[in-house]
Amino acid sequence: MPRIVKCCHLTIGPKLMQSYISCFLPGANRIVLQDSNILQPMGLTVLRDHLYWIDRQQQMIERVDKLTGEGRTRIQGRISYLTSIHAAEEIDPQEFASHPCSRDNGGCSHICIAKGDGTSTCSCPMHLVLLQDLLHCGEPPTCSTEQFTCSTGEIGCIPMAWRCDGFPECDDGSDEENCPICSAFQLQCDEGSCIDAQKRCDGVPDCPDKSDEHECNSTFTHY
Ligand SMILES: [Ca+2]
Ligand SMILES: [Ca+2]
Repeated sequence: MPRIVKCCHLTIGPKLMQSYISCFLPGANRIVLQDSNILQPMGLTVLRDHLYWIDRQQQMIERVDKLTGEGRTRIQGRISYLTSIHAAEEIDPQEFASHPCSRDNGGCSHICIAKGDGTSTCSCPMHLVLLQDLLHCGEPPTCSTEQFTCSTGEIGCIPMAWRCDGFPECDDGSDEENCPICSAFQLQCDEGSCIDAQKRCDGVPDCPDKSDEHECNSTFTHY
């Protein structure tokens, strides 16, 4: 029987690892659950309605309500040398049967993630990419250094100049994602990065693709 794990995304940080933040998987709706009297958190986990963590310096396990951060309770004290905590729960067979990932792993070749609407979506381990069928993971294409590697889809490699040019060429539009926005004092290289605008046509290639030295009217000699 495949194992299904209920999970939510949790982050420790950013204040010297002294606060707990809960949010949905894509990262939205962040809520600070706890940010006081947490001295040395070493591990945290969620079981049912609660978030549990180890405070190594205070040698104890504490918990709070995972949604509100209220009801802070010390579960166990005088525990030294603990560095990790995990929660395990046996799932009700009926709940298991209705889980969108319970049958054939949701059709996913690797990771099946249940969405809140009762459907599932597939994901891949690091170093693999989701193929165009959105079910199977495969090896990322090997693109040259002059090319951009699309995240998913049948189109694997596109010229680097098409990265962040305003037109999606990858099937999934990943060539237009996470594009840097250059300031008024910067020049955007053809491959997307920003450099100081004064470095345009100064005879020294500054962009990774050297596009700052393309189409310059004057000829410079650099010593
Ligand atoms: Ca493009
Ligand atoms: Ca330059």
